[in-house]
Amino acid sequence: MTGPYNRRTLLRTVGITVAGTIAGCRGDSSTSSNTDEASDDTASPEPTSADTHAESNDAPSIDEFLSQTDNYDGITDETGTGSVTVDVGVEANGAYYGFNPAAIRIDSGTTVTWEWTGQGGVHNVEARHGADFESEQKSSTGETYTQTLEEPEMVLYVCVPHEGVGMKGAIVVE
Ligand SMILES: [Cu+2]
Repeated sequence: MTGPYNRRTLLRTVGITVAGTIAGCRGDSSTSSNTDEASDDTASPEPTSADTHAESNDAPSIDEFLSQTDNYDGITDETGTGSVTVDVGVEANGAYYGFNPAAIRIDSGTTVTWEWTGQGGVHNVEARHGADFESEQKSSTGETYTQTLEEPEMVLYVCVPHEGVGMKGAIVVE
């Protein structure tokens, strides 16, 4: 809880838009807004990463969504960069079943390029919450998939073949 200023800013940014854009992607209306407090990651290098919970009634928080993603270690701040590369198929989750960074924060309008490492077999990138995109399944080194995220929102995504072992990622679009 080192970033009360940023937390407030983020929740205002994310909470509102998540409620608007994610309604309906999970039919569970029983989610408590406080269930995300148990897994704060105080080891994160980013001052606000432990506090980035989308307190929506419909979507899980990032900490919840990535609770079984063993290479998730807080949210990497990539704001101000304009473009970001996320590696697909880094060593994690028992094999090469990770995105790196697993979670990023970006400005709206940022282009995110997922780049396949060639490790771990076939992977893809498919949004589960907050956006609607789906890459083809790819396996070769250097293949890419690109999305430009224009709307402030929280995007939660998975690799479909390895979702069950925790190959998941998150993007906070500010
Ligand atoms: Cu995968």
